[in-house]
Amino acid sequence: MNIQNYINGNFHNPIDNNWIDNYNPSNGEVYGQIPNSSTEDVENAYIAAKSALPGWSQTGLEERSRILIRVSELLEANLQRFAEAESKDNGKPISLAKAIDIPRAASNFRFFGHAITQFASESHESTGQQAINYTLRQPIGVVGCISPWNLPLYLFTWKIAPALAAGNCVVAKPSEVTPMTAYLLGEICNEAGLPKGVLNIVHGLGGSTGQAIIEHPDIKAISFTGGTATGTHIAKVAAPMFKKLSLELGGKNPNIIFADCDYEDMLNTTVRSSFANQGQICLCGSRIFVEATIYDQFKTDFVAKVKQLKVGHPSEADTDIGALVSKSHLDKVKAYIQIAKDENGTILCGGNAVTVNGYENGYYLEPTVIEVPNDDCRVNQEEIFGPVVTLMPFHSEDDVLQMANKVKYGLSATLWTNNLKRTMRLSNQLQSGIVWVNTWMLRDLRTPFGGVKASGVGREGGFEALRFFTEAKNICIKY
Ligand code: TXE
Repeated sequence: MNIQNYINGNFHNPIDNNWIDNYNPSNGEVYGQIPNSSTEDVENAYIAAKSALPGWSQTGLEERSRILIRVSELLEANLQRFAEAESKDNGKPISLAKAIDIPRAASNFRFFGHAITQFASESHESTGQQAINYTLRQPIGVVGCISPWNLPLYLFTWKIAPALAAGNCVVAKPSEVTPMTAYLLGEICNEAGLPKGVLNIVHGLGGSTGQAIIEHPDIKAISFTGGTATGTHIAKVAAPMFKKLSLELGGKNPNIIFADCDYEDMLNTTVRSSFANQGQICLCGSRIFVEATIYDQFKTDFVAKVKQLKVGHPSEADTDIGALVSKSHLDKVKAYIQIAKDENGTILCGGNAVTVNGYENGYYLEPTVIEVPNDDCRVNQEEIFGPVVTLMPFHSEDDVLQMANKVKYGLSATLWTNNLKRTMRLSNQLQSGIVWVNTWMLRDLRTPFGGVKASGVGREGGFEALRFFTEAKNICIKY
C-alpha cells in the first residue's frame, strides 16, 4: 500500500516522484512505498500551514477543543484498524498497539483538547507603581514536529495535539521507518473537520525531508523525539536561527532494586520495564542494579521469568515480544550483544536471533539479560534500545547512586524500596527528568516529561507542552 503526503487537507504524491520502500518487520518484506519528500514538498506543506494560520489561531478555544476531541473519538472508533497498521509497520505485538499505542494517541488529542480550555496566564500587579503586567500566551505560528519509530502514533500525536491546541499550524514528519498510522491520521483529521492546512504531514528520510523542516527559516519551533546524535544535529541547525527547541532524546535508565521492596510486584514490573515494546522505549529500565543481599535470588527468578516470554509474530495473541523495527536496528542490537561478550559480560539468557515459523526473514531476537562485570562497560553506558538489559549488584545507597548517575543520559529512573527516607534522598539526587518509585511508566499526562543531560532539552506534557508551543508576551500598563 502506498502512502501519500497530507498537505492542505489533500493527499499528494511527492513532487519528484521519489519513493522509499516500507518494510514489514515481522517478515522482512516490502509492503508499500512512502514519499521521500523534497524541499519543495515541505515548502508546499509550509505554505498550506501559513495560509491556515490566521483562521486557526483565531478559532475559539471551544471549537479547537471540540475538533481535537472529535479526532480522539474517531481514533477510538478505528482502534482495530490503527492497531493492525501500527503492528504491521513497527513489529510490535498487536495486543500492545491495541492496549497502549492507539488509546494513548487518542488520549493525547482528548487531553490537550481539554487542557487548552484550562490554560491560563499570569498577571502581576506592580504595587507602588500603579501598573499591572499581564502575560499573553500567543501561538508561535508554523511549527515542526518530528517523531521516531518506537511508539509511532503515540509520540507523533504527543507533539501535534498540544501544538494544534495552542493555535499553531503544523508541518509534521513521522519516522520513515513507521509512517503508516501518521498517514491514516490525515483521513481522521478530515473527518473530524480539522480545517485544511492546519496539520500537514510530509513523509521521507531524516536527512532530506526532516532536514528541510529544521532548516526552514519560517518554521519557528521544532519538537523532536529521536536519537541523541540527531538531536545534537538539529540543535546545531536550529540554534543560529533562534528556533524554539524541545528535544526528547535517548536514555539509559537505571532500575534500582532494594531488598526491602515488594518483591513480586518488582519482579513482574521489571520484566515489563525491561522488555515492553521489544525494549524499544526510551523509558525502559535497561540497567538493573540489585542490592547484593537479594542479588542471587533476583537473578534466578528474573531469568526464569524472562525465559518464559514468547517471541512470536506480532499478530498472535500470546506473543510477548514481537519483531524489532528494522534490519539495521536488529543488527545494531546484535552487535551490542557481541560487545558484551568481548567485554567479559555473561549472557544469562537470550542473545540469539529467533526464527519464527512462516516468517523466517522477520527481525526477531530473544530477550537478553547480561550480567556485567562493572558499570563502565559499553553495554552499560551506551543506549542499545532493544530487548537487552544489564544486571549487576550494589552494596550501598551511595554506590548505586553514583553508578546510576554515571552515564551521559538522564531521562528516567526507577526505584524499588519501601523506605521513605531513602526514597526521598535518592529521588532528589538521581539525575533524571522522571523518577518512578515502586512502579514504571505510570503516566499522568499533566506531568512534565523530558530529560536532563544528553536525554534532551525542555519539557513536554501538560501545561509544559502548551507553554512550549506558545510565545509569552508581557504587557505592562501604567494607570
Ligand atoms: O533515530 P533518528 P534512529 C535512539 C535509539 C536508536 C537511535 C537511532 O538508540 O537506536 O536513537 O535511531 C528524523 N533532520 N532512539 O536513527 O534518526 C527521522 O527521520 C530532521 C531513541 O532511527 O533520531 C525520524 O523521523 N529530522 C528515541 C526521527 O528523526 C531527522 C526513539 C528520529 O530518527 C534528521 C528512536 C535530520 N537531519 C530512537 N535525521 C527516543 N528518544 O525515544 C533524522 N531525522
